[in-house]
Amino acid sequence: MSDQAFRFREYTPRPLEIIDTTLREGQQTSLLHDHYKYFFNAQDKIEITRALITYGVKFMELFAPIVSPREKEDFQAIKEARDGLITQKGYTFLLAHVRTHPADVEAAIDAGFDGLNFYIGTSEQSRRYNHGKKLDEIVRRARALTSDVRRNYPDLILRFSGEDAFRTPWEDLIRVYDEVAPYVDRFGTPDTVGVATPGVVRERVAALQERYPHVALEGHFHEDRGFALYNSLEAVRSGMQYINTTILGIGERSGITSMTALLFNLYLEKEYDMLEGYTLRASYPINVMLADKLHSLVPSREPVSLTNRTHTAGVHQKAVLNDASTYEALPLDMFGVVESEILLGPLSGWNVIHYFLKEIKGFMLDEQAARQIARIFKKRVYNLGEGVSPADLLMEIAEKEFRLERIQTPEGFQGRVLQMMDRRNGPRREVR
Ligand code: HCA
Ligand code: CU
Repeated sequence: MSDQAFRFREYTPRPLEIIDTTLREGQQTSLLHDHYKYFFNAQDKIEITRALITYGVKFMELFAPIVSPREKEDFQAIKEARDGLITQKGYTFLLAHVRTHPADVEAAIDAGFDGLNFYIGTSEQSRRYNHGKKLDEIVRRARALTSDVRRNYPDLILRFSGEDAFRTPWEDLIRVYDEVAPYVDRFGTPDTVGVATPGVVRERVAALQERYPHVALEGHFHEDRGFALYNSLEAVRSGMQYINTTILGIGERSGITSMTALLFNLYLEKEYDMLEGYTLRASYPINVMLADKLHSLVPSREPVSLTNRTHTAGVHQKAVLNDASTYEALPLDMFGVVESEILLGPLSGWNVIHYFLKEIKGFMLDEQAARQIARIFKKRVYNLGEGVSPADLLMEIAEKEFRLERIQTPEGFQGRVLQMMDRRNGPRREVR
């Protein structure tokens, strides 16, 4: 067992503890298969670990070493990365996701985990098709194993989850949880197949809190219905202290709650207590880091994304150039999205073309010329050759057909982007 595990007894959990599971649930994403990558390598895992710890995450769930020799080996690298940050960032607890099975438990304890996240299916579907055990047998095994581990390793952090908890009838769930409650620190309530709705989450959290006032609660919500974020928010507001998230919400099927989406929404709801200890400005960078590892962009449905500050329609582009608040209502800067962009295309109007050619490219042109160029551009942009961007087309029209001259910029400022020359204090805005 980790000689550091005692630290948990000395740690006062914050109002909201994220339990990141990017390296467990996250590695179950099909996106890794889409890119022929299949798993994160040791270097990826080290980078993800360091990023999460720097962000302020104190609990990370990892695969049990029994899952594969690779996972077993990589755990040591992850642990080293964690240990290297203790002086700077404090202690982060590494939790093994284990079946309610002695072999899983033994391997995890030997490897030096700080805690065990037990799970076993409790719904009828899990009982029948997953492990074939009856409720009595589940109760017997869960009680025997958790009480045994608790007795022998009093400092390990223990969590128990009835997998598919939201399809498990309440009576069945509490029959198991009642027996395990004396031995664990937390109960998980995974919405394994993404069927929960916010109202049901609120009721469940209240009922569990009433029945187990001394056991902390942990949520894990899948995105199948598109409710993962909303269910997590509802759970937190109902008093759930621990939530499982992943970076970008990656996970089995459509994934689970995205860490930055949850924290962003708690910020918008003015739940500032819940944000204690998280480096919110690192939200967008951490999303970009993971997207890069998946060989993709930050998904457009992720709230903390550049997509939410990207504008394509002429009407939007014009208004945003006047004042970004017209179409950018949320404080994404606080979460590290410090740029915004305007994409040139068939929907762009003369305003943005004027802006692009004058402020970004430094041509001398008046509004009249911009309107003429816009008319030509709008016709031709539908027939761009491969590898030619709308910006290339505009440059060609401006230079070759209109023979526009460049603005003379003072020595030392050539090649720089000029912004908002007619206005004071323009924002940094990318147009391409
Ligand atoms: C899994 C299922 C799980 C477990 C969650 C938990 C789920 O992939 O093993 O242990 O709390 O959604 O039920 O992710
Ligand atoms: Cu899950």
